[in-house]
Amino acid sequence: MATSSNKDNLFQYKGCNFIKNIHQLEHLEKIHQFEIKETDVIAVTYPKSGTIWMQQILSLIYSNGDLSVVQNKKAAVRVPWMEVPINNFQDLPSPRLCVTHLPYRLIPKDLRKGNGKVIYVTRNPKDIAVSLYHFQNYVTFLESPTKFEDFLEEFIDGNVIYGSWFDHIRDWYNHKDEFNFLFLSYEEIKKDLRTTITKICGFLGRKLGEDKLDIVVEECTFKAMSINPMANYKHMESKNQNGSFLRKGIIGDWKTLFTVAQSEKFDKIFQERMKGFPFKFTWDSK
Ligand code: PPS
Repeated sequence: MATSSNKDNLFQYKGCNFIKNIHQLEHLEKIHQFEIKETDVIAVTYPKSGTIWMQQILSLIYSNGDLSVVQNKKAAVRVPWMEVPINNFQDLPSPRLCVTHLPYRLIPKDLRKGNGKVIYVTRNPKDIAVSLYHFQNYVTFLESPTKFEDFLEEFIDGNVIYGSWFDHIRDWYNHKDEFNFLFLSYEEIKKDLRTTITKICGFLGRKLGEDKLDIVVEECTFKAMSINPMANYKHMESKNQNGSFLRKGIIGDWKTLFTVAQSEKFDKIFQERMKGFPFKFTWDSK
């Protein structure tokens, strides 16, 4: 069920919450049959985990550091969302790059045959909750939540865009052996952008010389992306001027909104729901 604050803005398809003004049922129904090519690259994220960052990183790796690509074309055109019908990724020339927030069960079945490459980027879910809360207060296509306390309950219950964070990461990770799969975290990209970009290049079989790598790293910093109109999504309609898609770009911002009690409650649920998950999340920048 969609959250009460969001019920007018969302619709459900196969148990997942989509956005009325952005997604279309007919398009979602077709995704299962999408053809996936050997050269396709799909960055998978739960919302607010580093999607637009991956759009920038992939664009620059594949353009071999050619800045004109990220200066002349909007990110969503270069590296579109698979589930969004405008800028259909199927129409792109190969190698096709795309991002998706789709849960595992809704992806093209071709992808499970091992076609294409999947990069899953996760982020600590407390920072995701805070980022999503601010995002809902910023964009016009989602309802502003009332209090953070109520929003956090909805987030934990999966009554937000794309459903439960817990289900998203567990389902993708449990099926990772079906894909050419690279698992990354927002926090590792943040802590060492250069090393992570090199790791992504290795996974994709792309080589960047040191000079090109310098350019890619520079252009993918929070600062550079924030002032790049083709990467910062400032063109999107917003409720106010205070927010941004590129809001803070830090690790540990959850501390500004979570109370001690909310944090302890979240930790308890996290431990139950993520029991046995073989990955250590990073909760602060130290
Ligand atoms: S969306 O709307 O779901 O596609 O959002 P998504 O891109 O997944 O996540 C947005 C958050 O990622 C941060 N971001 C970055 N952080 C550091 N460096 C760079 N270059 C960068 N690019 C995007 C962005 O600021 C959002 O996080 P918050 O915490 O809200 O700042």
